[in-house]
Amino acid sequence: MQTSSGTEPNEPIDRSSPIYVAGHRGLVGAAVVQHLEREGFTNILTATRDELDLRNQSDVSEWFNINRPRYVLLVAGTVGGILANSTRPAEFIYDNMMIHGTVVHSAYETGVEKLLYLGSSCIYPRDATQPITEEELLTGPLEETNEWYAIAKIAGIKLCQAYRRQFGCNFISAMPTNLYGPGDNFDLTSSHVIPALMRKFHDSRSSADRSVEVWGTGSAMREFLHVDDLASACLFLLENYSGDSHINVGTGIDLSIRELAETIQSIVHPDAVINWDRSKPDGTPRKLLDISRLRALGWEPSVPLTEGLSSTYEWFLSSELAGQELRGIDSV
Ligand code: GFB
Repeated sequence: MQTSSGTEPNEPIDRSSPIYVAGHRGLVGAAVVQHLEREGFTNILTATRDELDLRNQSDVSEWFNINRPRYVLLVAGTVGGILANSTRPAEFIYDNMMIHGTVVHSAYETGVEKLLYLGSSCIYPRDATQPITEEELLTGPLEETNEWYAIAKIAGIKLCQAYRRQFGCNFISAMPTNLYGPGDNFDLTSSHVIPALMRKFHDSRSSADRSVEVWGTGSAMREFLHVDDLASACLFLLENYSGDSHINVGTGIDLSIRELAETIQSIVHPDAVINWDRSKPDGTPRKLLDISRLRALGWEPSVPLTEGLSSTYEWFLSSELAGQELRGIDSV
């Protein structure tokens, strides 16, 4: 049984410690690995999906027993935008519940010193008071387009708290707002709104028809965090926070989907014409996170949205994705 409380707040992690990034090929995991490398970590452990099925407890237990990570960043999961969430509920709830369960349990069994679990802002009730504080969790019904994913993510928070309470594990949780950045999934059936709109405006540049279909009414409000900022917040929390409550990670600023679409239009194809497809759902009306707790700990986001959108589009252009039919990559 693990009894240590692990790294205490403000204690830097030894850069040669074995640190496992679960989900290193996803948007978040790739950014986390890059950030750890920039910060001087020399023993970063990873495993591809072919090497390790994170949904299989015996495989995960064996991997932990062999590799013995001291720290774990649990940023793996099956993720996707509003359409994928509502059309593939079984995958979203099963994959995520299994992945969280196996990794948390193996981390406990092998005496991992500290684990950071990554949730999502969709854990909060659809009609939560804005901006949303951590206390809003489980105070009302969830948004129906993503309740399967949200339930799995809430279970992940509770797993960490349960292992902390029963076994003294130093497992913490971070709840990021909507994310974007280089390495995102640009497949239109499973992507989130930013890569979807970049892809659509980009494709309209080479099409005779300048119209771009944007889903919903445009009135939904969203907050967006660059994935490099999230990677920085994950390491910051690992080194500076050891509490029971999950911590929100965001920018504290949101905008409407209409404003977002117009901003992406101005970056990618100003002559395009936006057509609103009101048959598609808006999803939750607003989910702006209150980030006072994280700010009080001493962390601030650093990438302004327009700058992050421009650099993400540059990444898209420089990657091989811009000229290709995309495959459905939607797991982190
Ligand atoms: O990014 P998104 O799919 O996720 O959609 P959610 C955000 C908003 O953008 C919604 C609108 O109001 C969409 O209707 N939208 C407009 C589009 N055009 C498009 C488009 O072409 N593609 C997409 N995807 N959206 C997700 C949850 O909700 O947020 C997940 O489903 C997760 O569980 C994630 O929590 C962070 O913000 O609505």
